[in-house]
Amino acid sequence: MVSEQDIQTLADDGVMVMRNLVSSEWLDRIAAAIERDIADPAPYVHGYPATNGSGRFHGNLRTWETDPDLRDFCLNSGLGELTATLLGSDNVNLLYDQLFIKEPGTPNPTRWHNDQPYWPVRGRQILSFWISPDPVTMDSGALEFIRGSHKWGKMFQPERFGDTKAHDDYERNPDYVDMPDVEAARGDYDIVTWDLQPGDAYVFHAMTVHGAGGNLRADVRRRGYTVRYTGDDIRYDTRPGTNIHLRSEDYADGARLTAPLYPRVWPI
Ligand SMILES: O=C(O)CCC(=O)C(=O)O
Repeated sequence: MVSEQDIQTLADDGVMVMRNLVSSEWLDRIAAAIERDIADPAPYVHGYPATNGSGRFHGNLRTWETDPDLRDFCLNSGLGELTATLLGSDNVNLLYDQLFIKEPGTPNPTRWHNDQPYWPVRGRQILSFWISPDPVTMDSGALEFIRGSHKWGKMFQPERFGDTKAHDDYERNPDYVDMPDVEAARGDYDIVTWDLQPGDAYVFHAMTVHGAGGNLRADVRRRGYTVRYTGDDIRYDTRPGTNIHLRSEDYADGARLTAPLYPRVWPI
């Protein structure tokens, strides 16, 4: 399923698309789990009201811990073995999963950011797989990525999602820098995107800068589901600035990631 060219592309660009990665059976189970979470959200829900007063942006994280189908997907769908191949890692652990649901007519963008500053881990071997049971196009909120930005070595200060620029949820980390106004200077960046069919995936590095527009379509949902996996060189990191909902007092600074929070998914 994975070619040497794929591995090289991901290493060079920090992002690639994989077609037909997830079966319709898995997608059906994920879609049903998303409906359950919208109706009765798991604890880490982070929804945002739509900036135009209609639509809805529903987010949640660590949903695998409470939903049996998402748990099964995260642990047993084969993405762990795939991650091992893509990263050249002997072991792969689950970091966590996350929902980004933009209902039709939800203009909220996902602001430009890279992920690792939000996460209480250090090291280079982390990948996210972003999939959707819906067809995804630019006007429904396809993700955009800055090719090669995983090599910038810049940890961008986390901010809340939604339309606010407030830093109030996140401590400032003096080693982090502010995200430049990418939207105002798009031509200065090598921005790439792909339309997706259900089951296709964006695969990207934790340091790759990415964002998305709103779902401007009236007729299509945009149910994004991301699963994130780590490789051998990842350690727990207690630095400031990370998302408090992703921290755990059970892991000391420098600890390896282990179950229960970070179960090993490869080798099985
Ligand atoms: O789906 C989105 O709008 C954002 C996704 C994202 O930032 C991620 O998966 O890291």
